[in-house]
Amino acid sequence: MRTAVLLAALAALSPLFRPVAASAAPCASGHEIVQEFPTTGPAVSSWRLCWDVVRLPAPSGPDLRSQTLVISDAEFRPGAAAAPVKVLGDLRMSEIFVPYHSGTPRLHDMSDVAFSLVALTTTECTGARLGANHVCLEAGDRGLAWRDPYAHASRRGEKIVLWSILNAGNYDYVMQYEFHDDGTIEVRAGATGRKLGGADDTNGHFHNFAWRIDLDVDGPENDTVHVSSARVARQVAEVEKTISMEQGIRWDAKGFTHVEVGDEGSRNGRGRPRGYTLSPVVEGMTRFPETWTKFPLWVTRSHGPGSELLARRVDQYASDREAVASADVVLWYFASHDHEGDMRDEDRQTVPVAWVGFRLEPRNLWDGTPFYP
Ligand SMILES: [Cu+2]
Repeated sequence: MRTAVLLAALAALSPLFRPVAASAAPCASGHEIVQEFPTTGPAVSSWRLCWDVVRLPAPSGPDLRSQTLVISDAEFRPGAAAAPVKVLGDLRMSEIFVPYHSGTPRLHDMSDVAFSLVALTTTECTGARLGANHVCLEAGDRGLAWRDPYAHASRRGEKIVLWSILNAGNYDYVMQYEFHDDGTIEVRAGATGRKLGGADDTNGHFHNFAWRIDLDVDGPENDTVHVSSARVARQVAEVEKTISMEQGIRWDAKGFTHVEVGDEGSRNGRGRPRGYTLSPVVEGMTRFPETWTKFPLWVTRSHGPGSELLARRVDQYASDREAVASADVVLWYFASHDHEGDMRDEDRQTVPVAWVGFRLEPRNLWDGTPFYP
């Protein structure tokens, strides 16, 4: 079976993964992964990225806090003859905020404490275990990619997945990054574990995950953020607003709000500006009294790869309202899962993984439908 062959090849780290030496620009930090798609036959698209495991800094002072799986310097080649396009400067989970329904405690599992990634077993990770078994790399099918009802043609997609588990006492948190053959990045966080006070604890809580997303579309310079939404009546108006300075961004379910990061100077073969769209995948969206949670999305200006790393400080980073048009920008995204006080018995021994996240989708990287014959 094709998937089995793929996974066996992954486990042997050959021939799907090329050594660092094969790269034109090796990783500034961390370890390189190169994956071409399709995984068998002549290559069309490819991802090149770097991964690393680092500790976040404390909110004040140099103390090192929880570990996070960082994806950096990711570039995507949208077609066999296309040039690679830089997509990500640095992507990382930057906070897990767990406020309890009763008002206390209010835990910051990534910046108040120093939790660590766990070593994954061969049962947990069926692909290649990297970084002393703390990072899992898997590849496989991702279901139907598209079907053309006129041409009666269709295609299934493929992906690679990098993931780790951060243990935070009674909870395990999954940090997962999927890189699809069409250029989409799917970012997910999962929560699994036990209630703090045991199975009969009636104090509910939220698991809130925040990511720092330094998108570098065709390089770090000249990126501009647009907020797109729909104004729905009998006729629907599409509204696009350019974000000129650092700020939080409202999200409106009725308006289908999504955020686009584009590079005006970068065009595809049809002359259209290339970019990436951040699309929330939402179960619910709420705000807490903490100022940094007032918006699910923020835009800030990048001050280099090692600075302004903490989501719980994003309101302070944005407070001087620096210009962000045609700049190196950072997006922040906040996603919530509510773990109710009166929980179901299916969650009794350990809560099956509850997922939240978002997608980063290519916009005009290809000149047409990816992998269309
Ligand atoms: Cu929970």
